[in-house]
Amino acid sequence: MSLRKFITNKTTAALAVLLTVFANTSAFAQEAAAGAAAAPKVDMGEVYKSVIFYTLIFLAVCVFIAIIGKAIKVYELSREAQGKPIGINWNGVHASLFALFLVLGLYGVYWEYTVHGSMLLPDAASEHGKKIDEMFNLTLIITTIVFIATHILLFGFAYIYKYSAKRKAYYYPHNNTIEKIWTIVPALVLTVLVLMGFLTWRSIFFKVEDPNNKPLQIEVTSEQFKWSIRYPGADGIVGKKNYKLTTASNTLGIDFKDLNSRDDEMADEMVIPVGKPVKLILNSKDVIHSFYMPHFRVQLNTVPGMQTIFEFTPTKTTRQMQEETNDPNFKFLFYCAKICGSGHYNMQKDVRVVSEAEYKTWIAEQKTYLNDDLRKQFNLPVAPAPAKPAAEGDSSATDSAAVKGNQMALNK
Ligand SMILES: [Cu+2]
Repeated sequence: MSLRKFITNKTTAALAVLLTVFANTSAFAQEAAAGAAAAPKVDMGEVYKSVIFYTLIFLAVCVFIAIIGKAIKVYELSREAQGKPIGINWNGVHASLFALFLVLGLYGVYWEYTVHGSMLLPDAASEHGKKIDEMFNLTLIITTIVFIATHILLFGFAYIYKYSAKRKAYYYPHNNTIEKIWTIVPALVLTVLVLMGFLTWRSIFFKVEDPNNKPLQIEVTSEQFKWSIRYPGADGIVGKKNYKLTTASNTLGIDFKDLNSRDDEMADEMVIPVGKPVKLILNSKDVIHSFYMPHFRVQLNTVPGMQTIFEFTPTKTTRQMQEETNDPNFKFLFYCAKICGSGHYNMQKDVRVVSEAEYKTWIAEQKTYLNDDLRKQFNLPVAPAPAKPAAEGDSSATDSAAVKGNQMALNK
């Protein structure tokens, strides 16, 4: 066989496709195996068995179709040899397949919308989330109408105007009116959608702060592969950080020289009061992660070396959501939505939305992060100064701490 024949040969082509598919899957498998090397061994036997099973089924179907095709070819050739007209009306077959594809496809769309549609997230649990849902729904309605209309036209025309010996194609090269309609209508629709998106974005990211309803600051730091949550303490301000101060006991590199840091608290879960604005201060210690709170329609990258900020107001408590979804185990969560490494799947934490009173009780129980070890590191007095009048203080540092302690006492 000459090289040219070898390259154009169908069997060679089929083998090449199979080889490429196999090479790709095994490359992915190797990568996954490398990533999972540290993780406990997972028995992949069943998975490989099922891959081989479906490959065999696929090959069997291909062989079956090829046999049918060859049989039809033989039938047609024998009719041709006998001088009879071709037995199968291929134009009719193809047109009917188009019509069938349209019907099955539309049923598939209906199935997707009802079966998978009911698995979508529940209604947004935040103020801005409602606007995002409205935009999502409007976009979905418009694109669905266009999708169904264009597909009925596409496959319907292929069926209705299939080849017929009795009919001659009508030459129709251009129509300005149609051109205008299908340019202006999509332009208008897209303008409305883009403007809505722009205004919604602005309303979410450019908020005017209400001095009577200041947002609760919470700092969230991502790293491979966990989240750290820092609350601001009584002063309501999350203190400064500096990566150069990172040590085994001060893993976030909190700068305790900054007075705002001294009363900061670390939490294992995010607890937020319902109806109050929350200002998330996001950053990362290593790679880019993505802070994702699907029920609140919040998602923003956490980037090493910079802060990103997202402000939102939760509108439903966890308990309310448990009632609404009829699931007593329902939990709000936040995740990492950026594939950041082998432990990415495990990056999630609970979010509990509670009443204002429950929040106050919870926050009062949280301990400050600054402990004796850290005090030594930062040359701060080890025994915390008890709340006493500022006049009796000795050094400036303890002075401010005492003032702060008094403020805390007053706040309570
Ligand atoms: Cu991540």
